[in-house]
Amino acid sequence: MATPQIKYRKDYTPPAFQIDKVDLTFDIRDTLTTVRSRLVVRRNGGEAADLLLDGSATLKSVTLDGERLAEPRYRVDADAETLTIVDAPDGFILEIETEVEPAANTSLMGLYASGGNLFTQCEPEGFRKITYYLDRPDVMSKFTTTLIADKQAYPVLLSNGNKVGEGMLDRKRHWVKWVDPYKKPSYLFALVAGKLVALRDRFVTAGGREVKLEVWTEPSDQDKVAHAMASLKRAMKWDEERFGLEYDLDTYMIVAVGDFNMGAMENKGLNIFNTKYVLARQDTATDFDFEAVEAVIGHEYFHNWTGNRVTCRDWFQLSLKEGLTVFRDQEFTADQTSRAVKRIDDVRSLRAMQFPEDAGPTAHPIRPDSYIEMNNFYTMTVYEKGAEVVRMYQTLLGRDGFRKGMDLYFRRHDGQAVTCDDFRAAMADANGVNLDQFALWYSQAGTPHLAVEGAYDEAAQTYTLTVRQSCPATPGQAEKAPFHIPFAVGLVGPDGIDLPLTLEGEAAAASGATTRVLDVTLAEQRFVFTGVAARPVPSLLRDFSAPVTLDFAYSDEELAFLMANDADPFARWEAGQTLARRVLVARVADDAAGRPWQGAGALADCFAAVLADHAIDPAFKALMLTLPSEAELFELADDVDPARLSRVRERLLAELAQTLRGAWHETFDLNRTHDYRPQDAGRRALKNLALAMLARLPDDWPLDAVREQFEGADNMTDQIGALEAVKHRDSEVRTDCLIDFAERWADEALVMDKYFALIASSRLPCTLEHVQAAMAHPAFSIKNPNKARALIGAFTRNLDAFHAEDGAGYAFVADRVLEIDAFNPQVASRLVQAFNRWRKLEAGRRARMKAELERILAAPGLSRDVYEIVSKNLAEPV
Ligand code: B3K
Ligand code: ZN
Repeated sequence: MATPQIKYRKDYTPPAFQIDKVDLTFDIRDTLTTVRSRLVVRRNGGEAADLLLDGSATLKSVTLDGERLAEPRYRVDADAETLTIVDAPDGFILEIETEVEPAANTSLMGLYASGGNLFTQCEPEGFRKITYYLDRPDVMSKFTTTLIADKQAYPVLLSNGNKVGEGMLDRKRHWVKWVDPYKKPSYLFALVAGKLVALRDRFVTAGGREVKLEVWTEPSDQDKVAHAMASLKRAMKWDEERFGLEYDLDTYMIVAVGDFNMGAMENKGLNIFNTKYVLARQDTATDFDFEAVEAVIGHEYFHNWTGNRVTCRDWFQLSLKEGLTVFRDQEFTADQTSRAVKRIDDVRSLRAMQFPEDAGPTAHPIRPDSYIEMNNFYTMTVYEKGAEVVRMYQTLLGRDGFRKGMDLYFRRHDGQAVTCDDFRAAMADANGVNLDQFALWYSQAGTPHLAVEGAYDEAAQTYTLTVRQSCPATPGQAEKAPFHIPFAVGLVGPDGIDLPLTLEGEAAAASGATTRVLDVTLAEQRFVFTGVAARPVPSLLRDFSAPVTLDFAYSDEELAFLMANDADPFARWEAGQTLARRVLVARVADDAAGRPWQGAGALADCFAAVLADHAIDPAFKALMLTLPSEAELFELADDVDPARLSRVRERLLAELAQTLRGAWHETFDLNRTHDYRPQDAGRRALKNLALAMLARLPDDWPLDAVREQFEGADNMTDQIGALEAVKHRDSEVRTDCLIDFAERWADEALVMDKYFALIASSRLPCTLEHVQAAMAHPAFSIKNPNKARALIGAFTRNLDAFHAEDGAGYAFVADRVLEIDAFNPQVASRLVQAFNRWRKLEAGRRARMKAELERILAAPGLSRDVYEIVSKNLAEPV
């Protein structure tokens, strides 16, 4: 393969032409769809004589101002995927006809078929697979779309905007015309055609406009969309209340599709969703699924302002819309559920998935400087760290200051394609503050580290925090300048109550505040608190005020104290996590050195105290009693032996189960509920955690409890809770329940995804064989991204099976990467990132993983997507 071309942010130039109006006609036939596009084009001040359009569809004809062009007046370059109109005039009408074959499109980008229906996915560069266009986000245009198809095969024809007409073309074929009054980039274009049904509702905006709401699915799924509709209405209301943002079209449509590369897509007025984030019914979806549906529905809806009305100038700015919209959906969920629990959930996933990315070979700033394949940059860094960066503005400016910044951003940029710097400028200008140093969060990759020391001076009654910041080297960035870090702290007095905080030089307890956000801006900085009457315990990084790692030499007693007393829920939870990390890291080192098992130590007492405290909210309690994830622990050492990590973590859990068995039992009993109510999600989480702990006891009765729960459950959370509890136990209960589950849910694709993930995540020794067998299951299809992710994706997170010492797990995944890459590079590229941390492994596994990466890189016909990831993996580290 010719080495793929790298695109650089610094090379941005404005488009030489603009397209003021687009008229599209899709003539949908059995296998071929003909696309006629009529563009009103105007020179945009540029010098270039030629108009260079992006595209890869089969070109049928090109007409300029009514004159059919022949070569050499136009030129197609198939390798570069471009169409050049040679010597284009300053203003003209360009008509282009292309042909596409949706059923043969396995990449699920552009126009494709799923279950006999047609869908599009255009972000970031899928529109060019449909027609030739200036397929870049800073070309915004008004779209009109006419869809023509056989009425029986495709009774429903949807596109962006408002429906303005429909009728019959002949006896069989009908047409529908849509006009989107808002200018938009091509990546927000969408169409849907097929046999679908809608749940309909309405929403009246704060300004009194009535909006029709429609959630479209296959007919068999209509009984699972009530939650999606209710979530949409809550999201619309929330955005009005929190940000003063109203919806702007007559109709808002959501369409669910079973074959989809990611979660969902915010196409203007016509969101297309993975079924996973629309369908939810108590018996088929877990509490976690219900929350995820609401969050993604919110996310796509919020994009209407942050993404669609104001969009990105170029794809390097992706975090402008994604970081901001994730922040908005996080706040939405926090307001609908428990703010503390939501914050902790988000930090857990950041640590499990974004911190490793930031420390690995694909590390990049939230605004990357270069890419080979843009699809590789829809990352945890751009999305989740991007959301943390947006959250830091709010932490620094306060909620009102942040809102002022948002208002100014929309006032300045509505209808424009802008940059991350424009957003930062709006925040700074609206608040009259300088955010120059804050810009480093956009340009420097890596997770900053804070080393903090505390000193109490009894005579002077002061407490001094010394903060040193650093940031590890990342690819292409050896040295980092100090970040502007909002560092939220409190001081907890000996009675467990927060002290009012006064910084040196301030009037005593001027604000009475017990949490202060310190501006950490230097490599090393001291903060002196005055009037501190007794030695406090510092509560640091409250509410996880910045995406950093932190070190403070707490004693075990101080951590236990914070776990019991900290008024900040995040810091309270974090104290327990710090203690657990400490124990786990020590036990892993003991195991490696052949030292005997030292036990859970102080952690067991802390768990006992939490279990006994009936005042703690159940969802929060479940988090307090959950150890740091395996993925998070993986990052804490070098030369990692995954099997040892898994074994030690499991041994600790078994000990905590055994030592506290009475308390787990009581917790299990107290949190059982008879009839399903959504609001009992926290109790179910805690009860299922207790059940999983009890199932670790070497007794039979917990297995009976598992069977009883599985058989009697009236909801999916409890069914899965039961299966999760025994998935690592070689027992009849496990086998019986799994067989029963697969039979019962054979026709529910999303539930079968859970079945495949359960099989692939088992620690039992035969997991690889089970996964191989599952690939032949009638409900499995490697072509379906949800299935591939459920089975093979879950397998890559399995510390035992994927990391089997002989390398069989690595070889299996490498084979699947190559197999999938041949038809869907995006899914393959996600999967291959399971190899990203190969340098962290102990020598034997490191060598075996490296060999698989080299084998993939040498394979003929590799996609740009996989090439980019694998070549970065094999490049020498900085
Ligand atoms: N904007 C889309 C993501 C498109 C991904 C393309 N590979 C979904 C979202 O973030 O809302
Ligand atoms: Zn998004």
